[in-house]
Amino acid sequence: MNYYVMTLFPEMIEDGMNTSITGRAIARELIHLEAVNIRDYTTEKHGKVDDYPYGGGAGMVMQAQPVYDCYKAIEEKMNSKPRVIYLTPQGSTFAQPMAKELAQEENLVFLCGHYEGIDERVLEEIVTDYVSIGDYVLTGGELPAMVMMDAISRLVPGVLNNDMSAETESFSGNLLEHPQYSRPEIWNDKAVPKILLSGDHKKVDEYRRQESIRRTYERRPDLFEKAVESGEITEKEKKVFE
Ligand code: 6GU
Repeated sequence: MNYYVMTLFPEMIEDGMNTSITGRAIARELIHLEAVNIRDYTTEKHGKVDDYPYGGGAGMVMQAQPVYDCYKAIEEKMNSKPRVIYLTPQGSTFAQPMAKELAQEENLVFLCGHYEGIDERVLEEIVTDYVSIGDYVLTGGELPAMVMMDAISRLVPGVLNNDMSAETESFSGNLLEHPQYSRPEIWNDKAVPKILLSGDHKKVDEYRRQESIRRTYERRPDLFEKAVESGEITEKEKKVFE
């Protein structure tokens, strides 16, 4: 997986991504990351990349020229046109199915805007996907790009230790993950559920499934309904909660 991030704050991307699991994946060359500074591509002699909006209004607009030339420099390294994801609160909302789809790509380009936005004409020319990470407004696209790269990276083969965990965890389906316990057996007068100490793997699996269903019902009733509709939860399992 090769990520190219077009940004005015490349160090923010590098510092964020070179940490923890994604950092290890980069060190092991399972993931390649280039944070490309859009400012390096401006032809303006003082390094300016923004200007006032035509028609007036608050704030500044990132100009088309440096964004386009930055994109062209990235595209030149590839055999085919990559998907170019523009991070914007006006995009479709990122969720696990989109992460799965994007994890199949060889190259992904992320375009991070700042100020009041980017000149529409260059967006029309290069962007293939408009993506938001949720209904709130952030100051720029860098954190959303990192959120997406984190979610996608853990689906790249070899990035997680345990190949089970990418599929099993919360959200691959509509059920939330069951609670987890570790040592000691009693902490703050609270005991670990007895069944987990029994060594009976069938009973443990049944218990965990029950707890997954309960947790989904209590915390995410919207997902619980989806899980019933998709058949992930049976009518019999649903009855327990009525
Ligand atoms: Cl992708 N960008 C910005 N600036 N704010 C956001 C967002 C993206 N997603 C949610 N809020």
